Amino acid sequence: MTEEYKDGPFGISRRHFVKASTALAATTFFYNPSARADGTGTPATGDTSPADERVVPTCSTFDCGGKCDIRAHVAGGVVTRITTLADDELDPEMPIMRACVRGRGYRKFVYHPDRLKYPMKRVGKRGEGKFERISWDEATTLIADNLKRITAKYGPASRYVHVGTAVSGGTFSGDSMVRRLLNLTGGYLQYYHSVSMGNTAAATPYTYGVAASGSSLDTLSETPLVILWGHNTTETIFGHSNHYYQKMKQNGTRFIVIDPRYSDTVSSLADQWIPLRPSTDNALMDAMMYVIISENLHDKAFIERYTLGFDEASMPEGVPANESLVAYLMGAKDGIKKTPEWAEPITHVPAQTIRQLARDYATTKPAALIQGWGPQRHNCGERTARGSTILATITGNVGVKGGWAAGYGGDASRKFTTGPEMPDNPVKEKISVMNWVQAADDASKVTPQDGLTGAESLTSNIRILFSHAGNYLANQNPDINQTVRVLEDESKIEFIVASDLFLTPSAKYADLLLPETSFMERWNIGETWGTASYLMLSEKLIDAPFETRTDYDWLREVAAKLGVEPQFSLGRDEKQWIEQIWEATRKSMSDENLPTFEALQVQRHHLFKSKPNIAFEDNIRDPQNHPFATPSGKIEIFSKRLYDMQHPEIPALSHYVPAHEGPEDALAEKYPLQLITWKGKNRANSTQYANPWLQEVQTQKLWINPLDAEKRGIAQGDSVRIHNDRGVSLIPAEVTQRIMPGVVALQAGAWWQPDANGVDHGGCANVLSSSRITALAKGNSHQTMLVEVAKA
Ligand SMILES: Nc1nc2c(c(=O)[nH]1)N[C@H]1C(S)=C(S)[C@@H](COP(=O)(O)OP(=O)(O)OC[C@H]3O[C@@H](n4cnc5c(=O)[nH]c(N)nc54)[C@H](O)[C@@H]3O)O[C@H]1N2
Ligand SMILES: Nc1nc2c(c(=O)[nH]1)N[C@H]1C(S)=C(S)[C@@H](COP(=O)(O)OP(=O)(O)OC[C@H]3O[C@@H](n4cnc5c(=O)[nH]c(N)nc54)[C@H](O)[C@@H]3O)O[C@H]1N2
Ligand code: SF4
Ligand SMILES: [Mo]
Repeated sequence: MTEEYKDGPFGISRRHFVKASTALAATTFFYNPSARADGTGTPATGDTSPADERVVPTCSTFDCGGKCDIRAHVAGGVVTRITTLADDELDPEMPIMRACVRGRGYRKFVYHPDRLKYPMKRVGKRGEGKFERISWDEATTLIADNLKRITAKYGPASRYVHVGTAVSGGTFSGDSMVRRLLNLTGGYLQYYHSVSMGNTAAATPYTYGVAASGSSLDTLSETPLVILWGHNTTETIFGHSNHYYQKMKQNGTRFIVIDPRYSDTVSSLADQWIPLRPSTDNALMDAMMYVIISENLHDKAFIERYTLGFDEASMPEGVPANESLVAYLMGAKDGIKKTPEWAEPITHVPAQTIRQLARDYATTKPAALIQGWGPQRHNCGERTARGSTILATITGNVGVKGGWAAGYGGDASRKFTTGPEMPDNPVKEKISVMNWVQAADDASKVTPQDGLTGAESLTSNIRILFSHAGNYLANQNPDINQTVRVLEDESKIEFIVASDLFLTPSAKYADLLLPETSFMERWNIGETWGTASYLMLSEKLIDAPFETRTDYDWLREVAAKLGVEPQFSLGRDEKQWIEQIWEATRKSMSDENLPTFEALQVQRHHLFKSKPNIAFEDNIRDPQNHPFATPSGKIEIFSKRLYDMQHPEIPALSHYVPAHEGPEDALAEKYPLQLITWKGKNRANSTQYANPWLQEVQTQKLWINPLDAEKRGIAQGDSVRIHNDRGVSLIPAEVTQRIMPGVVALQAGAWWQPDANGVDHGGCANVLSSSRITALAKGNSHQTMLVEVAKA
């Protein structure tokens, strides 16, 4: 099979074409139920499956929000088709997810003619994208030699493994195995903070003592009102969300969606859409709280029993007067009551809408305010994330069935595998993910104030960098133009290794570019997001094409050249690692129902049919024995820990503070439009960008409101120039009322395509986004940027 594969695995070579079409033609009249791998697959209507076809339930291991059961139809060593599980296979109690449009297009990703085929080393200047083919032996020798040289010269803290989320949906990846290898040979400089939801994770413990934890969605079956706050689950999937929300909708739950964009979630679920100016969420929240409290709609008994800092009578020791929530809302210090009329010019939400929203939320019992991660990928993200916890608290929606405690955090009862054994990292200092460009440029500038932990200063710049399954050297990192200036300087980072399936805008900056297999060409276990609690086998379906290899495979060779192969691999091949991880998971969960690895290969997935899980239920039911993990043991509306930081952007109450580059910034005079991005249905971040089927699903365009377009003489489809001091992007305009006036939007993840003048023609928002670090979390603010748009 391998031989044939080398000839043309991409569905375009003549040999493959003949082979596949013959197989299909031969079996047009067959219906072969036994072809299903395990008896669970259902052939689609009008089935024309070839006789030797296996229909394998499997999943990708992308970081896409789902972990869907796709059915790969495999015949003659080729995946000929992808379907998904049928309606009658859904378990109504805990359904497995069904493939989205991206999943149904996976073949066009795997069999794409542009896939990287051979290891290559850079020949031009770094970033030029000129490479020449080399052998795997030369590639692994280059890595081993550079690792030895750089480690001897600069120490292990000069070694860095970059963001690479495309394999994070699986238990085993090159990304984790390179960390294992580096730990075995001295360690590496680690980063913390998740660019996905790190601002939420850092902020919500100040309310509850632990990071935001959602409940399981089955607890919402009788909730009459759900507010989706910057949460676009129709596109982003988030585990089982759509299944539950659609069921609730049918049962009469009312949905309100708060988003500057009329998202697919608005069109598929919402009874009411409330657009607001990005980064002003806290002003809306403050005004909602003002209405709730001034109209006496707050849950007094709940507040009294469980919380700290609501009014002056419930403040912690050592804080002067007028710092409580009520004092702030009533303007005790600044003389400004935080009324809906105060919030209207800030948010652009009409005062009457705010008033009604507040009343609806406070008087519907229970109600769930569920916040997505879009609003917290802002410069004010921590405040927004904490703001929603305070609204939930004053309305008594925490720890009760049908309520919701915190911005979306996933269900704490969700189960994970153990992952591969990871030796300790001897390098103790860590940087925030936002510090890496600085650490590559001039490490002496990375200070504890900016996010360095575990040391007062760094011992070295980043000198060798591994980027596995990430497009984060350029494309996905904020402020690309500033970033690539550092990357292009070959005296800074001395050696960059990238592993991908495509020559992405980031891969162009590699010194060594390695072609990995796709998820269809290796074994793994898929792990779900959100409240979808199951594990699923991701089977090796087809042979690796050309000279592609799994990262683990070539890392073994590097380990051998470093003299640590036995310790690194423990003698296991990839499948043996998966088996070992599965068995270790069975032991650690002590779950007798978890099948053996052998049984898993028949069963395919394991559902954790756990009881509905309500976040903080114990703390509310029995606070005596289950105090919150905060210093006071209570829900902290006012956080003394935040107060003591005495930082204007870290208010103890999480109230509205205008964001840098928000609509109130002086820069808005020069750049009057706020640009936001969203995660669209046709790719996971930038993964599958080149997939031709998915490019047909949605074209990259700038969403602009007719009012803003008209002012600028822009008509539908006109080419427009989006610009600010950081960069310029030139793409067509989509003039649409789906975006509110004053705001423009680009789908995230489009490939950066700079011309000779540095003007992007791909519609990549990160030529315009800012690398400003959030105050508390030291995290990202990809979403907060001001721009101007002109007809090109
Ligand atoms: N289809 C698809 N699904 C995905 C991904 C993908 O790329 N494509 N990526 C996956 C990943 S890695 C992640 S981290 C998650 C991310 O999931 P999210 O972070 O929740 O997704 P986003 O689309 O960034 O943001 C959600 C919504 O927030 C809105 N928004 C932006 N700014 C503001 C604001 O200031 N206030 C309010 N109220 N709303 C605002 C956006 O318009 C958007 O509709 O999704 C995952 N799922
Ligand atoms: N403007 C803006 N920027 C953002 C965001 C935003 O909302 N707006 N979101 C941020 C968020 S939440 C995230 S998570 C990051 C995501 O940023 P990244 O982690 O960089 O994720 P992707 O862009 O999907 O890039 C993954 C790469 O891995 C490759 N790949 C896929 N499968 C495999 C495999 O099996 N092996 C190997 N070796 N490679 C593979 C894909 O081809 C792709 O090039 O982006 C961040 N950047
Ligand atoms: S891309 Fe994600 S959501 Fe879509 S089918 Fe695959 S696993 Fe499911
Ligand atoms: Mo993410």
